[in-house]
Amino acid sequence: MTTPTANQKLLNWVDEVARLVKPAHVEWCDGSAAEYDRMVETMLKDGLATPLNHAKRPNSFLFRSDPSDVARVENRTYIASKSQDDAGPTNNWMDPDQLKLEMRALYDGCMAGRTLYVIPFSMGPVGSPIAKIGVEISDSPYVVANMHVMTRVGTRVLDVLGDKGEFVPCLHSVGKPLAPGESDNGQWPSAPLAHKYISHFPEERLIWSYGSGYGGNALLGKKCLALRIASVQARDEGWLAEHMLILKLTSPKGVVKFVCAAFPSACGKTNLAMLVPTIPGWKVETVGDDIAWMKFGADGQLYAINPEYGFFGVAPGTSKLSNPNAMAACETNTLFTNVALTSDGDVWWEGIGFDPPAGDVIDWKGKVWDKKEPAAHPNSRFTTPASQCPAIADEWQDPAGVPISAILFGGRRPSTIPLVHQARSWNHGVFLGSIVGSEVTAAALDLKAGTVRRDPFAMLPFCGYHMGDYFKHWIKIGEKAGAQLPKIFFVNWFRKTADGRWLWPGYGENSRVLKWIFEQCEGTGKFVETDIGIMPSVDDFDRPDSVSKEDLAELLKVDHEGWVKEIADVRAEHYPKFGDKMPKELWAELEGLEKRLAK
Ligand code: OXD
Ligand code: MN
Repeated sequence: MTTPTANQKLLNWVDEVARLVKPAHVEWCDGSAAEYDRMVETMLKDGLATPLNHAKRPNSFLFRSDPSDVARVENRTYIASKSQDDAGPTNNWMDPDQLKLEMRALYDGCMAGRTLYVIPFSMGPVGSPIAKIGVEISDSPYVVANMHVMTRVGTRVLDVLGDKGEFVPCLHSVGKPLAPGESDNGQWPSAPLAHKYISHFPEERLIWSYGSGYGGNALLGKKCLALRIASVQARDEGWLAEHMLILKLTSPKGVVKFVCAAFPSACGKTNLAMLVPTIPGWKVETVGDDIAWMKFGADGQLYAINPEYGFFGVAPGTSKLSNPNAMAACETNTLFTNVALTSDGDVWWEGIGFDPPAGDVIDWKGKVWDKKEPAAHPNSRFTTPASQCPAIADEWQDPAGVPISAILFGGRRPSTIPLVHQARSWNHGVFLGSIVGSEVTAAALDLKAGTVRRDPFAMLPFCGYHMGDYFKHWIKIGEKAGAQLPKIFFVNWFRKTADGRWLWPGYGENSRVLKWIFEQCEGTGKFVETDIGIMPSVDDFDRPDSVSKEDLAELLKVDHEGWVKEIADVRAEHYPKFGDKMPKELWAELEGLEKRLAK
């Protein structure tokens, strides 16, 4: 067989893997449209894809995964650094040799009857100095098609890689070999939970995934490479790989600022990245909705790129009201997974903003919907090209990245955390990032309802090394940059009254908070200094008509009692987890806040 590369390291690796997994065929992906179509054809033939009504949803397809394979599996995700101490208290760790032994036994012959696809991909514009090359080996045509949308794939990546270039090897198998004559026959292939592994070997910059075909478990460029492995590379090389959206904010006078924001999963990152402002003259455009890589430019500023090429968005709750840009983006050329199918061959999900048409709705499990359970899985997704988003910014593929003026942290917090406050300094901002938390329901996680799951920097499931060292890395970045650093803000769209009424309308009205942030970056904002940080005053803030002055006062109040409880929890429960790797600078920030609140 002729191969499209002379990169010996890559050829050796493909050869070595093929000998282990024993596929029926080996195919090098070229990244062409014909290849994408062929993957879809294969899945249509195997009964794994359903074509949608071409008149309503051109060139779009629906996939239903196995009910046991619907989300990232955090308890089967490993950071297998040589020393357990390097993985830290927030990651699952296994000895790399032991893990490889267990996984090799599973990989042995696992691609029998299947095609081994070699998918060269670039995270970031092909050839950009900030981009990184990965090569995913997968036995899933679903992964090949999704990688076409989410990353830049194919021969052009091999051309940049050249004979000697470095790449991150990413090995993936669905873990379901086929007996002679057997086919998937409509059954999503995956392995039982106990055989699923999403493994990272940070020192080797290596990823091994087995047993799942879904999202972040299988599309290895996203969470595995662009966050877990890249966070380690960023630590070693002095940059930042973050779980952040990137947006472009333009004022009525045409002044542009770029903003990054980190929120835990399912807190509205995609919605904020594509927001339609309610305040006249302001514009938000999208650079990225999930991941930002930030490096220092020659001028000492931090520049960010979105390493991805598409959006892997959560469908439920997405509507023309909550996110018209996402709705427009997925009108064509979109792969839907685990949403519902309507009688007229279109997709539907809870919170789409209208009822399904008359006739049977087929739920995500492929059964006629009985309306007792959601028709679409809560983690059902659309995979759609970023270029199709009407709000995509001109700069979204700029290989040099965009200069970042502000970094936002936030989570789902019904009480205590105000609508917006600004950090007093970089280290105070790092402190705010380190205490990010989000309210969870008992149904979502095995935690007491109403408790806060701390998710520092929204990186809890994505940091490839010890979180204490990660905090230290952020502090070091601050020392390196000095005056050019972005300003840091803490936002909370999710405040409620004691009887459960939302205090803030969110969505497009969040542009009012962005406007204040913009003015703070310009140095033209009106602000007050408080014990917890810098805040807008109730009188000066651009209040929407739908929010009363009393409610705004509540949203912008410093809740002393709530903060005392908050920092007591940080002191007693959160920070001690990181032991002696917890930077002294952050203990000092905690103490400073305690003292100011005690006065
Ligand atoms: C995602 C996540 O899918 O954060 O982006 O879980
Ligand atoms: Mn995410």
